[in-house]
Amino acid sequence: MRWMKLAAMMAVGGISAVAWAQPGKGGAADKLTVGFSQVGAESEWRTAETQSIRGEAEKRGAELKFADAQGKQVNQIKSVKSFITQRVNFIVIAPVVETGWEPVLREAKAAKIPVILVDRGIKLSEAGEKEDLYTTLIASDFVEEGRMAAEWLAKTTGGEARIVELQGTTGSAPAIDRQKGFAEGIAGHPGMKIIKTQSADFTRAKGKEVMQSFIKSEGKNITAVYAHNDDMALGAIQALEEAGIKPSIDVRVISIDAVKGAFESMVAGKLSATVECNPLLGPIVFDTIERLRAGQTVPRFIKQTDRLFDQKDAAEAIKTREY
Ligand code: GYE
Repeated sequence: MRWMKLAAMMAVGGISAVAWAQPGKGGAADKLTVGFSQVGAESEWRTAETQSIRGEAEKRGAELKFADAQGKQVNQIKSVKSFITQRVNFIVIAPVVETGWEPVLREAKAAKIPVILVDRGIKLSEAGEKEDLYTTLIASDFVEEGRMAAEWLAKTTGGEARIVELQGTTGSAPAIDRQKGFAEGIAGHPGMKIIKTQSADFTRAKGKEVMQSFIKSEGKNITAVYAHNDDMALGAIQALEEAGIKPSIDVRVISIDAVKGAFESMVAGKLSATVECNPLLGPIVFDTIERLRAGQTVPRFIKQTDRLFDQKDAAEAIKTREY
């Protein structure tokens, strides 16, 4: 009987349900333990995400083992291995880069510990895809975000812009996809050109530094900045102001994330627009875990929907922003 129930759960819930159905290896009555490998603390967005996941774990009485990878995949792999050794019930990873995950994910699978990816996706080989190496990805569609930014810029500039692009961390899903989506969005506008593009690693300090070098080489030729996150845009705004260039007036500045700092900057008339990317993923991560514990299946991609805010929305929207 017990065996039949187990088999049914396997059929319905796949690997995730199996882990929970195993006798002696945790169960609904046991305290839930989750290992979370976080990228680092490079941006306002990431700090908000960390707080959301930590807060939700506390609220639900779950034990969260938190590991800050300081932007390095090697550190993430180490902490995932340690979560496996500690036999946590679930592993949550915000993967710093897209590739290089298969060996450690195979280890998690062999240990029957379900892996949930949050906020960034990964690339698997064809074989890896078939192996079902993770249960679900909870994230935004970054290509769509890039496209929204491009469309807004095309509309407000009449399709004429000489753009410098500040990319996120090289090899990360949001950097790759936000570049791709933006390029797609401007493709139909021959007057919109990216004249410089470089990584500034999603940080304010590097955003400023790279922008200074763009200003040095391109000067007044630049009419727009597209940054893959708000922090880099805010750094770029500092560089523009120090060079006597008025952000949003002389040069349009658009970015992604929609953090509090971006709204303050829009209200001050500096940042032109930002595309929202919700970092408050704690509740949905733990809802997903509960569904898996109950033996339910979850979609492979749990997509978060985003919208764009510009200066005319900012004063009103800032009142209710949660991050
Ligand atoms: O946009 C950026 C952060 O992975 C979606 O990472 C996340 C991105 C976010 O550092 O600010």
